[in-house]
Amino acid sequence: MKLATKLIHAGQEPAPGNGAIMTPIYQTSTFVQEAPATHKGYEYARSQNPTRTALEACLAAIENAKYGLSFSSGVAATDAVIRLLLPGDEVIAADDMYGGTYRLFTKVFAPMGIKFHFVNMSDPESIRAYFNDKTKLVWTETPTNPLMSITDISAVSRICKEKNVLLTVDNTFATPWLQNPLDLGADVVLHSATKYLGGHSDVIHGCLMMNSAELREKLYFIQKSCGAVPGPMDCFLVLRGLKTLHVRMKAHCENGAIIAQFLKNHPKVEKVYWPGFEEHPNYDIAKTQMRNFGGMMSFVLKDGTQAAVNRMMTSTKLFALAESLGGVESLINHPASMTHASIPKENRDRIGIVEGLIRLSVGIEDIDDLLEDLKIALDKV
Ligand code: P1T
Repeated sequence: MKLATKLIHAGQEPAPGNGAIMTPIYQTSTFVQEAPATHKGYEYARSQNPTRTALEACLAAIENAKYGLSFSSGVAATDAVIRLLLPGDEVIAADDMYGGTYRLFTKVFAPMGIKFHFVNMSDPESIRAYFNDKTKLVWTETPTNPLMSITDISAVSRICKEKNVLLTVDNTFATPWLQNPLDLGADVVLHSATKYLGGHSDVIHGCLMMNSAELREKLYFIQKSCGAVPGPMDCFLVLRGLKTLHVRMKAHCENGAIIAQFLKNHPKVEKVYWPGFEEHPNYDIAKTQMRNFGGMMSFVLKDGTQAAVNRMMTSTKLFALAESLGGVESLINHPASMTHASIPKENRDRIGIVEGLIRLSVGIEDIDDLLEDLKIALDKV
């Protein structure tokens, strides 16, 4: 089955009894048992819920995975992976990543004794220096949030296999429409389904997909023991959003390419971060690893002062000033003060998350309207 078909059908049968084509929202906390510990697969809704089962099967299918696990947020899914580790273990993580992931690593898990090395993942060989006998996990996003760096998943996964270390890839920006990290050797794929998978900015949700039964058992144990599970309504919303992922992503990519080019040619713009440009340092990898380049991009204004940034960001009418991304509507975000504020300023400046950096999540509105909106706002800078 191809992706478009899986998105619409995987894990979803007409409801037993009445044939409802949409998976019902099983709004129940518990399930009646025939005798103590004798049940039909469902006992208590923190452990399993049929709406979640359908979603987890669909999520697994779209990443070509054997198993999917669904969480109450992307951060909850991240938290579950790190809970596989013990004090003293070490993680090699991308130095450019969602600020909330960085905060979880440095403010919650580092004080518990897990050590994180933040490194530039653009050059796989350069990460070798950080491995030692305590290294248990490599963590990357590709493309990264917000600087759109590309990790060569196959190359990093070869190093991880050689060292017997797990590789997790946060595939939120790319989605399974653009790349499938498990097929390239990753052990676990993570999504903040709040973004493109849900696609309509109406739900917070996260998920993990994997092929190893042993890993699935460990992560399922963490999921039910720690309890960061989504409610059935949230699962329904993600299931519904998934049905149009392929159609939406095509439109995001088309609009994204036009806007990236527009920004690149604009006299008030210093630099545009987007993996579809030939001059992107890892363009060759992006071109082979991804099927297209997506609708996320960041750019730096020539006038990088706070005043100029504020003028630009408060002048757009269609690009709504908000955190998050991947919905049908276009969003504009200031990483340094919003999504990445929890990364220390010196680290932000070192990697390029400067004051003048602005991130766009290009939606699927009419491209002429989006271009006009940005033109007017850039004129105000
Ligand atoms: O927000 P939540 O569903 O918990 O997902 C966290 C997360 C994980 N990974 C990536 C790559 C992300 O971008 C996010 C959330 N990001 C934003 C809210 C944002 O505006 O960047």
